[in-house]
Amino acid sequence: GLSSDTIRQLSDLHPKPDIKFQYGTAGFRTVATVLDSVLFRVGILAGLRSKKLDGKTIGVMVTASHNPEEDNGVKLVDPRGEMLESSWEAHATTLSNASTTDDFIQVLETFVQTAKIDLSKPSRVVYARDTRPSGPALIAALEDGFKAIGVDAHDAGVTTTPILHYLVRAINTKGTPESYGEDSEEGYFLKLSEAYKKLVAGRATPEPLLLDCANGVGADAAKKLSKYLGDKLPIVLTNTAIGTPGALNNACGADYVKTSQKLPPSLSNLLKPGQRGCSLDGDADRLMYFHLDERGQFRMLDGDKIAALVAAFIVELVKGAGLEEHIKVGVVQTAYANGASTKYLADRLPVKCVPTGVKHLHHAAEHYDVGVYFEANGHGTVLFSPSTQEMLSQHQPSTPAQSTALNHLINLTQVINQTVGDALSDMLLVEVVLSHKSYSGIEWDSLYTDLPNRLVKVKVADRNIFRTEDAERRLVSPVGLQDKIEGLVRRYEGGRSFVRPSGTEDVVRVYAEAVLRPQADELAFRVAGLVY
Ligand code: 16G
Ligand code: ZN
Repeated sequence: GLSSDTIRQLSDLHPKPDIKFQYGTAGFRTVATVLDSVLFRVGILAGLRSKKLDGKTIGVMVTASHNPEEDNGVKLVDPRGEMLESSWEAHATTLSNASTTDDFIQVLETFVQTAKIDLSKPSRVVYARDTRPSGPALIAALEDGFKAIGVDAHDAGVTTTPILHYLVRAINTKGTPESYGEDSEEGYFLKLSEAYKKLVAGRATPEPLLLDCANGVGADAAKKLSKYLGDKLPIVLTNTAIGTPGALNNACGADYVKTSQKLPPSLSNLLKPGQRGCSLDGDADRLMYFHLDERGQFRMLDGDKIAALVAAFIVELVKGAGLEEHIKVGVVQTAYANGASTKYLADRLPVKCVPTGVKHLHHAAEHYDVGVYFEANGHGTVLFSPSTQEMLSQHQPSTPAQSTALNHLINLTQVINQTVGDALSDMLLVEVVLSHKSYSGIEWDSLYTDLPNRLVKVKVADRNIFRTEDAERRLVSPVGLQDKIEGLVRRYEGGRSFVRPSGTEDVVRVYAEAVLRPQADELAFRVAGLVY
């Protein structure tokens, strides 16, 4: 059984504050100062998850992504590099809320029994953190959790969330036919950069790309990646002040760009008309592109624009390889996808809408032969099903042109981090497509014109009374509210609006779009008025 003495002693060092925790869409996430006990307990939970899966390596990432520097968080990564299985989210929540050491040990023992965890199995975990100042102390608490149940733990240091996901998959597939690459950071950079170089071989060197690193961990990773890429992709790094207190995600980064729909002020003297740039978020799993148009106006190229660019390109390659009868490409979006992007995509290929949160998108994308998923906020990737990857490696092309297209597809499976959305991998993917299509930001942007939209958040007494259906596009509760929203929406040309409770903040979010900017704003504020 559990050696409750060791657990007891260590648990006493990590008392739970009087706070209710919840493992939400992004794991546990809140102000860093209250997270000590959560990290300790997550260390134990990760070990148990590994034991349950016969000693496979589990990942633990300590980050609060795009949130303010004072926040932190933690999430678990399952053996194939995907998000923790949903049924265990509830176990995580229960364990984190046991109020005393005694309660905790009791909850733990019950859990081990009901989940039928064989404690004699080995347990392995790989863990990492972002650059937040609260990181080292939280990692120490996590390590106490590992110690408490004897986890064989490997510290991957300070790195991006997607690299941690890559490591988990690489470790678990090492030496097998499904090997995902060498199980090290270098292995990751090598895999991506080699595939990128093959994809752009013989093409003109692009204009320098301005890269806003949000003063976070992406700065280190981008610096390293840039070395591997050499002159194949000139990158100008900015907002790389990892050590400057308060700088992380402050008026910069992917979330700033998406929510304010503005160029970070720190980039205003750096980005030249016609030049393209992009922003990472604080753990480098979200990517927003932008450029200045002919008139010097800021134009945002968000996750929807990336999906449109990439999906159309993959469809073209599949046709080019003569595989269109065998490989079906599909797209997954959420209700936040701009209506114009959905129309553009749906005219060309199957599009599915799912509730917010990476696990929903990822899961739905797995149902296609090639599943492209992106959230408007810039999180996304492309999944190639195992049988599709098999087909690509077996297929005999009948012409040189088919052979070229086939090779491009194979190299795409390598440049893309298929475990999770990865800003650096997605950046390379976008650069490949721009190069192949000879697109500047202007041509990419003109694939379709975004409908003006507005997102507002509303503080309400209890956000749990807001319940949705139809992939969050309709409210079922409070009763009657949906009819009122629809009554308003009908009065606006091209109007669309929906209301959903946030999974990460204690607010309700209202989204609205319409053909004209003032109308989108007005619709959003009037719907917000109904909610309030
Ligand atoms: C989390 C999700 C992201 C989603 C966002 C929505 C993951 C890894 N991240 O950041 O996909 O867009 O939450 O936040 O699942 P909200 O529920 O507060 O609107
Ligand atoms: Zn992130």
